[in-house]
Amino acid sequence: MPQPTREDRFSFGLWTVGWPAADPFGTATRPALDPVETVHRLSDLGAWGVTFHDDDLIPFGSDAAERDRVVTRFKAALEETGLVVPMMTTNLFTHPVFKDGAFTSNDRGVRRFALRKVIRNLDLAAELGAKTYVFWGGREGAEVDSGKDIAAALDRYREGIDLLAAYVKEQGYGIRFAIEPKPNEPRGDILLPTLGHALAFIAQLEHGDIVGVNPEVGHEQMAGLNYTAGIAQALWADKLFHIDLNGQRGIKYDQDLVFGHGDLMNAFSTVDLLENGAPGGGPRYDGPRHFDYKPLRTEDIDGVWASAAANMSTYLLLKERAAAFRADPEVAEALAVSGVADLAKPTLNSGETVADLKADRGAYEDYDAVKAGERGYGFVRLNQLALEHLLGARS
Ligand code: GLO
Ligand code: NI
Ligand code: NI
Ligand code: NI
Repeated sequence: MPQPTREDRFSFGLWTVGWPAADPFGTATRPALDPVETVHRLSDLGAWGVTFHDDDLIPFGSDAAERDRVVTRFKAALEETGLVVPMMTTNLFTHPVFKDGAFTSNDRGVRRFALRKVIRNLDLAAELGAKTYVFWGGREGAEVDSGKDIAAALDRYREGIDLLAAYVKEQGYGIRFAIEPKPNEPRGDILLPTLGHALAFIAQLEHGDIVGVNPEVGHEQMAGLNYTAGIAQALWADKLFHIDLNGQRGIKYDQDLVFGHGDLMNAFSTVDLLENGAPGGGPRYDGPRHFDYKPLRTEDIDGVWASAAANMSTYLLLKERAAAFRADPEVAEALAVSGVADLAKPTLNSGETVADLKADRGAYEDYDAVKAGERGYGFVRLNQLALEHLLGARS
């Protein structure tokens, strides 16, 4: 199996391997992990970075002395291992105070408290050198349609993100924000449910220049959407600031499976896009390969570390397969038959106007639509070639 190195830039949340596996129907099946131990174990496995919510490291309600002690100890572990903190985030969902949301709670005091909680952790993020700050609004939502004024909630969401972005700019932190969409869970409906909603929201911000998205595989798939196509649009908009890789099997609760343990064909195209770029060029993703998954509740602690390794190993296997796919002359020929590269050519000639198009009889009056309609695009053959590469049957 391919071994991960720091150059692969794999990162994990403390809350992923550290999940003690309590769920709505059962208690924890594993003990809590010490963040310092996690740093060492991830480093030994070949990871490059560790990410966390404020409360993952510093228990909610800690006093200043306890906070300092915890942070100092954590920093020492980072120094010892060389692990970096590429991304940080805020827990705005666990404590009962956030049960009706944080930036969009109907209770104004809660909204102010939430902003202060983020500001405090942004200061720490800057201190630890994090470049990305993620906003996952798990409680920003509702179950009761008449209980939430969605327009007002979006106003308050915008107010919050703009205020925090202005703060980061003022302080010169050099941090960019990444909004993580999710359709539901824990709220019945969550605001900014998909990547498309998030991009539309960002376009309304005053400080949208430093705000992008952090799409998660499972979240888009919970909405029945295609993750690869989604991140392709985010890249096209130059807004793919971060990614949460994991696995999901269809439209159901958020499974957070190991990357590739859900829709494997889509995981293949995701890695192909991330590593090799869109066939027609365009912006490339150069951020962390971040895993936001949960080791199955059935696993013991050895299973936890095996699952962390599985994420990285799966990614590297898919990377190998994607490289072979792109290098295969038969694939090149199939892509040509499908006309994939032809889509990069503008539909009008350079300098051509709408009047020219209207005057072009070949485009309409003399165009043989019947003949054009007979063309086969060969997409099935292309997909089968991808599948054969994915299965290692061609390398
Ligand atoms: C939950 C989200 C959550 C976020 C994390 C980072 O479904 O995926 O884990 O990624 O809070 O902000
Ligand atoms: Ni998630
Ligand atoms: Ni998830
Ligand atoms: Ni996530």
